[in-house]
Amino acid sequence: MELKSYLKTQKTNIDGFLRDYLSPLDIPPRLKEAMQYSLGAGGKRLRPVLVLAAHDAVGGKSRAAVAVGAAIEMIHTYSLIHDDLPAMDNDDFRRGKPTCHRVFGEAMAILAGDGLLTQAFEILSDPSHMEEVPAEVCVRVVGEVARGAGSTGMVGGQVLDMISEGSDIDAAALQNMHLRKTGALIRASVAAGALLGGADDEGLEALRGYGTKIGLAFQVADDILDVTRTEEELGKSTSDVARGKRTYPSLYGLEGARAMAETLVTEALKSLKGFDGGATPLREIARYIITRAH
Ligand code: GRG
Repeated sequence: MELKSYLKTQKTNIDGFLRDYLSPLDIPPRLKEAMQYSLGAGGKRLRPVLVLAAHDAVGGKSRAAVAVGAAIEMIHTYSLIHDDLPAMDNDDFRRGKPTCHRVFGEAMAILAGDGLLTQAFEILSDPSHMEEVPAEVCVRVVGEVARGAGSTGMVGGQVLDMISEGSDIDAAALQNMHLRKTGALIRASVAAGALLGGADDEGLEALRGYGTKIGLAFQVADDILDVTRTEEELGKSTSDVARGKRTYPSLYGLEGARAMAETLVTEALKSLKGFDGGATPLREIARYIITRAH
């Protein structure tokens, strides 16, 4: 399997859904423009691709997988918009473009984020998108995504990040923060795809384990990119180190952080040992996560 073409195909499917979904909705034009601006600004679409790849890994046949992936991408995009706000990281560039609040103003950026978050749950509860998905599975997917995005997951992680700024947190605190801030939505993406695809309890647990490991590996890789790439290459304007944040390279050194990312990927791959060739995309994505250039 060629990962590049797999990623490209799945990204095209997701981008198509995202483009078509908002257009016909009766949303005040300026708000719709702000939501579409950030959604359409690019991005790797990693989380929706993980939904689709996990769904493939369990032999799923659900037509709702793209919609669920798109809903999670909307939640991810909301988190980036809010993370960039003056009250948080106060960033000027994201995905290679001026941030939402720089273009639309702070109040509209807050509301665009709120709109994307809420709209995501509308998709997950809309029978026309969740067609043929048993109600019990829909409810479990909603729960999985809400836990990944909410106060015990991503939002909680963002708060831990905020309050730890400028302090030398230890390895356990750093891991706890990233398991939530970055890892929780990534794990929820894998679990949501698995649930939709009809995973049994054992398969779901194994895939959750995979999601946890790659979620952390993704953050370690992000910290490494932060110190080895330029802002132009990354398309965003901040450096966590400059902001006084504890990072994996600052804690373990660059080589130590690279070794840690490798170990996490090895562990993620071990979680997939009970899966057949259907899990090939997940295996390749694990490796891609720590070798990507942005
Ligand atoms: C504001 C509730 C709230 C949460 C914000 C995700 C997040 C929490 C903040 C982003 C800060 C950051 C740069 C975290 C590092 C890992 C990360 C999530 C990077 C961005 O995700 P990518 O690389 O972005 O998948 P693209 O643009 O490709 O979608």
